[in-house]
Amino acid sequence: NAEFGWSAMTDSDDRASMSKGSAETGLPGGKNVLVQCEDGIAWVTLNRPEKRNAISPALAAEMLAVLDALETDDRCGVLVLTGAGESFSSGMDLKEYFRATDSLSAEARLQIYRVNAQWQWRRLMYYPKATIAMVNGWCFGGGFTPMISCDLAIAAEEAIFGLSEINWGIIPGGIVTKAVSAVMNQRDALYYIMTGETFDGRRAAKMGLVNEAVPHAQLRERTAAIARTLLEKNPTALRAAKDAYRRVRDMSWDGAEDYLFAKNDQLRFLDPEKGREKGMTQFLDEKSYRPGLGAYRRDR
Ligand code: ACO
Ligand code: V55
Repeated sequence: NAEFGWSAMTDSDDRASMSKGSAETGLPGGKNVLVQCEDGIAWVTLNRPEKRNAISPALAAEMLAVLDALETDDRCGVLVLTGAGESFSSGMDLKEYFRATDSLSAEARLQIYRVNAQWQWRRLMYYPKATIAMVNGWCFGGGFTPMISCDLAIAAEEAIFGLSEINWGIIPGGIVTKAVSAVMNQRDALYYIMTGETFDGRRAAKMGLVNEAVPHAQLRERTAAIARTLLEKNPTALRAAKDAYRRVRDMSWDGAEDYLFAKNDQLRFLDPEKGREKGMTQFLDEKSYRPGLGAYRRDR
């Protein structure tokens, strides 16, 4: 099992072999995943560029440990997920995730698949910090799930996407088909699921698979600018807002109404900075900002 890396989190030998970078930050990762925190932004980089950031069991385990750690780390206000080199992710690693696990027992294989599902969507989709997928290059198959699990996605115009499963005889499994159905319309989804054709970042933006596409040279700066906007917001409110959106999608109108009232009440109870009161005071009494045009000053 250690060979597949999913026990890496508890294996001290693996810890010892992690790069200097992780020792400096005190965060997990450092081998298959790089983490750099800067001004409230945690840049999380899938780091197997020589394999186009294919998702191996070891990478999945490392990503799960990184997500766990950043969840409670104040250096991470917004999490940006991206890839090293010319690729965002080439999807599941055909050699290490599929071929090498074919010989395992069904139970052992399930454990590995489960770790992957944990980081790709169960954890990421309801992540307590805002998340942005920065799609810098290739994005195939299993790479779609974490991209779609992120709240926002910004792509390089030059990035190439593909639901390539059909090209090697499987269907977009894991949760890829379901994830795609949440953000693409039926015609587009079935077209790309069935043809396996690639499309670029511009087309991804037109279809609404990503929020926008910018030239690769501007990708990092544009992503950082969006992250900075999010960092100005009340983090407790931001968390409630994204959580509520994901959850009400599958609810009845009646259930959703009650849930949203309750969520707002919960927010007033949980919010340590009492943002709602600050927001009203700064607008109605101090007249120091306009909520229609930007966030209240959090430092006052
Ligand atoms: N799984 C395993 N290995 C991979 C994967 C992958 N998904 N993607 C790339 N690699 C490996 C290659 O085998 C190669 O390894 P090697 O150097 O040891 O021979 C190395 O990464 C570089 O790959 P190339 O194909 O040489 O790189 P190139 O830049 O020419 O092409 C591309 C990049 C288009 C991404 C190509 O590698 C590719 O088609 N990859 C597979 C994409 C895919 O279909 N992914 C699976 C989706 S289905 C799913 O995720 C369930
Ligand atoms: C995929 C398939 C999986 C999985 C994760 O198609 C992603 C992509 C069949 O299992 O576990």
